[in-house]
Amino acid sequence: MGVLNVTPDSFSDGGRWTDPGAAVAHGLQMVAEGADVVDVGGESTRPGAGAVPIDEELRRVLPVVEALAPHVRVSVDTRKAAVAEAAIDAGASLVNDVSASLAPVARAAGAGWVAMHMQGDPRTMQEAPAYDDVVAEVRHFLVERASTAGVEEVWIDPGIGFGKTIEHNLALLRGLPVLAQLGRPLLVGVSRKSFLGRITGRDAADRVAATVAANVVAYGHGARVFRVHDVAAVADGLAVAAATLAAPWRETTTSPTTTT
Ligand code: HH2
Repeated sequence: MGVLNVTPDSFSDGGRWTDPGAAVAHGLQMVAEGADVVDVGGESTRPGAGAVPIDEELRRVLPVVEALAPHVRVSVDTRKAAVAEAAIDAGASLVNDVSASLAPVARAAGAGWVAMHMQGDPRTMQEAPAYDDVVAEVRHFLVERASTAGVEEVWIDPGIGFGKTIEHNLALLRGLPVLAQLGRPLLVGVSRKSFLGRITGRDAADRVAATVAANVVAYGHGARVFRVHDVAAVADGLAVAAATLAAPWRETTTSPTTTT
């Protein structure tokens, strides 16, 4: 799943894709690099982010959804029912819902739904995240939301970085097998996130290698959807992980002419 933030203020790519033409070109580039889904978002959910008015979010998202939908599956990353509905009308078929509250919209439209766990809301979620057992609590939340949604296609997501300390994020990555056992497509969003900066000491733009490593670990622990900014690099990492861990390997790309 390639990330396409059409926002001025997203934490790692804010302002890069605010021009719809550039956004669509970038979306198609991610498809060429291996993305099966492009996730279009018009409101940042970085810690401390403020709300965007509906009209503004619609203005940012709709032309890009409409242009990409004939070429690739499009998800809309939003917390607003009206934006999800309009994006579905424009061609999106998946609601990526960090608030885990938009199941009725997905159900009514026959769309898929990504239910993500978050403690609190983006404005305050990183102030003092606290859990007795983060894996068990996230699992309980996702089971409850998925089973009451009435939506056929539900993906689940532990919400890395959403009301979580670095220790919580790492515990969740370690505990992914517990979530994979729920039998739903398991999505992780670790791309360039600050816990990777805490581990490596690198700024957001320089966290590509750390992002590949975290996604490979997530794959090994049962995740099957990877929400990332750097599609080509992560696709290579996942191809090697899958060839190694999900034998038998089958050739799907042309081999380079040199061998080592
Ligand atoms: N993370 C972000 C946004 N949407 N959706 C899901 N399902 N899972 C995630 O982990 C997730 C998400 C935050 O990352 P990004 O979109 O790069 O930044 P911003 O919220 O600042 O636009």
